[in-house]
Amino acid sequence: MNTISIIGLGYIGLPTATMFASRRLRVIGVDVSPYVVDTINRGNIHIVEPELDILVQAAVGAGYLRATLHAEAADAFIIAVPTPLTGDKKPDVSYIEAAARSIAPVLKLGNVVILESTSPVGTTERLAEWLAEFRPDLSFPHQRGDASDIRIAHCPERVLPGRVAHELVANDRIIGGMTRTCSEAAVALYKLVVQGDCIVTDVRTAEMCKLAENSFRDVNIAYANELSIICDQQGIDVWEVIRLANRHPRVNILQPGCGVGGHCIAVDPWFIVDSAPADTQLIRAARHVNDSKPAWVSLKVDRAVEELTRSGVALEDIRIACLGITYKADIDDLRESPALEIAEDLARRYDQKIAIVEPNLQVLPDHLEQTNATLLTLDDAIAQSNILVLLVEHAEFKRVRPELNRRQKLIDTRGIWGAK
Ligand code: SAJ
Repeated sequence: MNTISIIGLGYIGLPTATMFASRRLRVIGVDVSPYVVDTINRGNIHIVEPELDILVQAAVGAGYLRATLHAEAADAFIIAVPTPLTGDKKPDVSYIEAAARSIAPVLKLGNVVILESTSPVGTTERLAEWLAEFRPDLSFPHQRGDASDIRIAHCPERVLPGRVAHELVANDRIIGGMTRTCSEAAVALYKLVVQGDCIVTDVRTAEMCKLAENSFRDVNIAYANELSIICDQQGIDVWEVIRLANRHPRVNILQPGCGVGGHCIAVDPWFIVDSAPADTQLIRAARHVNDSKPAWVSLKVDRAVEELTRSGVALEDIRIACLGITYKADIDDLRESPALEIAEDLARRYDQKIAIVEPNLQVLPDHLEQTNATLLTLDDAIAQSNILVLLVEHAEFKRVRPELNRRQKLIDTRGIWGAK
């Protein structure tokens, strides 16, 4: 295996490309964005992920990693493109089809093609069919089984944003080949870099496994979020309840928050729902619980505003600070962020009153920039606001424990400052 091509140089593809390049394999990264290609070829990165900048700089500098707009011949292709949801919550696999179209002309006998993108069950087989359609001169696993010219497997990515460099190497990998030979080729590829176990299964099991992992987390976070609403109504500190309950040897309740964000956990459960609409009551309910948490937080802010005005504070003097707007702690990623959803809703409804504190961003994102919300430091926000809404448990917030005055209200959705 000399040359590996990674299709899609985003949050998964770029670290994956870098990981292979850092083992001195020749890596060709392919992306549709000229900006992304130029940035990487200059040794820079277009996303924020700890350690990635240094690794990309080294890999590009040493000549092992190169980015390009168009696919080139390679020994192995790893597809790491987005699989978003359509407006009616159905999986959109069109980027995978586009990736198949782009690599088809350069495919050659003996190539292995891996689908890493989180995909609805059956997508890898569709990938094989698309490739067979574009390259009728080659044979594929669904046509010739173990004797096929091209090997195809699904190896879902499982790395946690913020810990990608470590998890790419350390995590176990699920390898779902379309045939035994496909699995063996995929294991041989990943064994070049992965220190975790490479566990072989069939292709549809591998697809479902990834969806099951993220749905498991979504359902468990929904439980924590539902519990937090119940405890709030009953005047009980939910974080104390969870701490105590988790002392039971078989209980491990996750942490409530302002909702579930990111491009994975808030998305992938819908792939299962779409495939089994009548039999996914729990998974669907969990999605609704987590999706409705931002509106509940906004309502808490409305109540705090009412209480302040009832106690004599003039509405025009009320200032609200949103602490954290990224989708989770200590990253700059805003995708599907429930904290951002809350901040935007408040900025729309409480014009001129909203301050944002976000240690991971230099400027406000477009939608907030267009409102009258302002970006403040934590100290200024604490000094100037009568309502503090702690949305994301960033390290910068955990390090302090501000003394609030009697007239300041705290809505702590993460249990950092509010917990006893
Ligand atoms: N969250 C909570 N409470 C918790 C844990 C998380 O409210 O106790 C929230 C976070 O604040 C965030 C969201 O859930 O808004 C998702 O964050 P996360 O850290 O749980 O997961 P992701 O989306 O960053 O990454 C997940 C991971 N999947 C699992 O842990 C099962 C990762 O391993 C996957 O590779 C990734 O999805 C993916 O790409 O699919």
